[in-house]
Amino acid sequence: MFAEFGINAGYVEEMHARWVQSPQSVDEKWRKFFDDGTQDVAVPAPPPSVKRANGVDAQRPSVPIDVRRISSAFRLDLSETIPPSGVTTGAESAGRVYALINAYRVRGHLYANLSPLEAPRLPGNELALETFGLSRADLDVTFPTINVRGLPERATLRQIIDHLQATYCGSIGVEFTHLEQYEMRNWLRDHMESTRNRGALDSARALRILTKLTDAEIFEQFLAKNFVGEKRFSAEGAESFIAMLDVLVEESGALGVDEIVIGMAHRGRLNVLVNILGKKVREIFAAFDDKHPDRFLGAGDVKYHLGYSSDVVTELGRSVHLTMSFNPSHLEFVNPVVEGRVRAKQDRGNRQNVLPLLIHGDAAIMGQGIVAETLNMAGLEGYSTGGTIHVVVNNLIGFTTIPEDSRSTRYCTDITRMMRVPVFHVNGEDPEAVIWVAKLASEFRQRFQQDVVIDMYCYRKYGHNEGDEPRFTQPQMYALIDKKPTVREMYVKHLAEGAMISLEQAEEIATARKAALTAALTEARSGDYLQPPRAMEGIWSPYKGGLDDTVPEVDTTVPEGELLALLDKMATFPEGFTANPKVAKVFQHDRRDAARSGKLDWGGGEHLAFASVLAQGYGVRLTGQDSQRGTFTHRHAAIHDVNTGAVYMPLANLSPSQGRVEIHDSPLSEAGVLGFEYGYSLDHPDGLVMWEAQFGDFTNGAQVIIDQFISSAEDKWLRLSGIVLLLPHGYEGAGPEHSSARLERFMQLAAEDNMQICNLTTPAQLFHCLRRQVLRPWRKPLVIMTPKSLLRHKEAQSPLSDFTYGGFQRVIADDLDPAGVKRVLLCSGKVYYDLLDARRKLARSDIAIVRLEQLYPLGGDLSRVLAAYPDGTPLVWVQEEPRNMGAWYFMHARLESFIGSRLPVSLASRAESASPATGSKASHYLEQKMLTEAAFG
Ligand SMILES: Cc1ncc(C[n+]2csc(CCOP(=O)(O)OP(=O)(O)O)c2C)c(N)n1
Ligand SMILES: [Mg+2]
Repeated sequence: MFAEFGINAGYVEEMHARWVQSPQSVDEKWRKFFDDGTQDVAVPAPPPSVKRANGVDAQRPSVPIDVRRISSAFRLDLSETIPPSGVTTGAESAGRVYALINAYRVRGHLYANLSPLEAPRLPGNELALETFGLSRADLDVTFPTINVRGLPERATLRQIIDHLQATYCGSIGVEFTHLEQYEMRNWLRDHMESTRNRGALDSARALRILTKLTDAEIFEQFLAKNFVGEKRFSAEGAESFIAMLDVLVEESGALGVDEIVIGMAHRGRLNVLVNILGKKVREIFAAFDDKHPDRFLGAGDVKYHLGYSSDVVTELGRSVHLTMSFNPSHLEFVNPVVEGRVRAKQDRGNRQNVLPLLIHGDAAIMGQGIVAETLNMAGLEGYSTGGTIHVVVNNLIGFTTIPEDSRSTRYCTDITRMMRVPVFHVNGEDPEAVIWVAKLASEFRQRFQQDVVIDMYCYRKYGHNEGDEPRFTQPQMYALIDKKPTVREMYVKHLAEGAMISLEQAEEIATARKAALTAALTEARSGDYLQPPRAMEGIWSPYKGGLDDTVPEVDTTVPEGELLALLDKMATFPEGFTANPKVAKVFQHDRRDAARSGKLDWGGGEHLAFASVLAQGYGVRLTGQDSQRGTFTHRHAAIHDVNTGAVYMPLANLSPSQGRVEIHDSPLSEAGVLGFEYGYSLDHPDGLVMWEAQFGDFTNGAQVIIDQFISSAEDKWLRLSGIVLLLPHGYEGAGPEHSSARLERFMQLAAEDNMQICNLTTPAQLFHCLRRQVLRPWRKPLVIMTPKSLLRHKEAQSPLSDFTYGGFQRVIADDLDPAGVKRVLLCSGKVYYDLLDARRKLARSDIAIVRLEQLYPLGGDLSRVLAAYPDGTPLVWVQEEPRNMGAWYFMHARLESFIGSRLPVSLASRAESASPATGSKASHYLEQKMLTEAAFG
């Protein structure tokens, strides 16, 4: 109830509660204060025992009280002159003044004038003189200004307060004292105080702001008039945002940024595309007209989700490449994708010169967990991008939901406090404050390589979209909004009053803009400008998407000598490096020696795939939870010296000309990390980019990235990706959440050859599959169900000859003579070894076991292998998963196209089940036995 009092609210409440019970129980000052709200009271910091959650404490009586009336009791009227108290300024008073100065820095934002829909916030008692043991009598006494910039060494308290009030409680409220590094705090403090938090403004700058506001406003009005009732997610009420982005581009460009990758949602997106990225308006108009129903059947995306890129030339003549990332409706999920893209670009060049710019909504930034996941990656070696600029278009509403129902915190940006980065809250109706903050943010990011947040308070002139009536749910808010002049109108008035520009000049700018839009509309309707997004340019030009059979397979073998040399190299650690003996054995015995004398295991095959790709100069990037060692201890990509803890990565020490390798343990995130790696793959087609799930079961935490990006980006946006998902999968008695990577989900998403789905059974298959992913110019996501127990299975090993001859086999046929076969078991993945074992025990030489290594795209190989079996031979699809999971429904629907009705098809699987697997090991073994029995009939 007394939120106005900030950290002291609990204390005020306590006093108030006592007063409610018995006015005599509080001292006279408080009594007077609650009686008439005029008496000065000094409120100390609350005692630690006063606990408050979420500003509400149910224990206390809730008596309505006019908070505004109370806070007016603390208002300091600086125009009022009071004779000095005559007290000389000793160290004690100076200390009190310093405490007040500090309070402005820490708490000033609470009293800044941020919201266009609220009366300015009055300074509460936290900044009241009395709180610091000062009084009005001290106002004209001079004090040392200590480290306040922009003031002489000594100034009167009145001057000091005036300066701090202007700096910290104007249209900008800044949270920065929580930053841990004092260089950053001091830099911000000095830049803000020396300018009173307002940049110098000449008429050229004012004109540029006005032009941007005009561009923003007129564009929306033009769309409203010409495409009545169409969704455009108007930026009206937030026009300053366009002026802000303009400055972010200009300033960042001036500070050396060559490229900015933008992630943003619906609100104002068309406006940004046109007025910041320079997309031709005629293309937007053509999309509104939508005159070619035959052109995007089953494909494409709505106009406010499409990406775009362009080169803009700044005032200083620098060219900055701007990229707007394609974005699904799912708010905030584009964030890690943008970060991954930026990281890939930075890895090709330099960390500082590519800037991620994420634009959020006030409801979305606080509601969506992916925001926290992405923020958390900012400082990690494997993921950092040298600082992201975050902008919140804070229109004080999310669809119909008000902030009070959206979040438990004061600010929608409070989630970013975890990062200890500056947060600028700024009133969007003060465009000059907005662009000043943008300038500070650009400089801060370039200088400190840290995230920075701008929270622009504004409003939403219409409903959520243009067909939506906001007055059903926010009648009072909209009564206020309806009365508001536009941001541009207000700014024109402001400039005219300051004689910066005449009303006629302002009108001319608007008229010219309208004329340009009218011409563009005519142009749009006289030609065909409804085109799919540009694709396959630049680094993507050598690659292909489309259908599988349009791109030939490639040779993925590697000569024996080269493989052995790689294994030798990886088994040789630096002088003086002491590896754990078991880890040394993996490299020296299980890989180097075993390749010569026997067979390689899964980890060996995988490392050879990575090493051989690197040796050819391609990059390899793999991240996932505990991926360096490997969750099941099969990889050991990073070796730790037992004495010093130093880390050595054999894959990074193959040769000077090798490709770049990064293998990182990821934070405990699925959506964030997969989104990041997907983004990385978008800007790094020439190498392996892989994400590994700890267990495949956790992959569904990243389902949005799979559904909205990985599986559908080519269809919607013509964007390809070669991302690899390594998903441990297999029924081994480990329970419902450690068995299934939900193969069925991927099978259901499979269409138009959008991705490759594999369930592999040998290390050599993995080797060829991964190498094919790089060497074949077909860029499609690759989902691999990877093994757990097979990592150590004696039979799941491959001789070196399997790496040097042959290649990836989509289907592995059985060696049995087909003529004697009475039943064909068709399966995929680990269950093959269970079936093999059962067949041996049963001594059956009339049952063939065929392995489907690639489940999608299903090619002609399956027809060829099955053609060998006589008509009428029963074909049993065997899967470990319950009937309603795994690949059965998919295979059942497709098998006929390969075998017609020649081979009668049936199923051996676990029974239909709501949960993927049993939690009992004993039940698991029984189920597995029943499964093999069913398979063999
Ligand atoms: C992940 C997700 N959940 C729900 C929605 C539906 N939705 C679209 S816009 C919106 C409100 C967004 O509010 P805010 O973030 O404040 O942005 P604004 O529209 O106000 O600019 C919602 C709930 C969505 N697009 N994405
Ligand atoms: Mg909003």
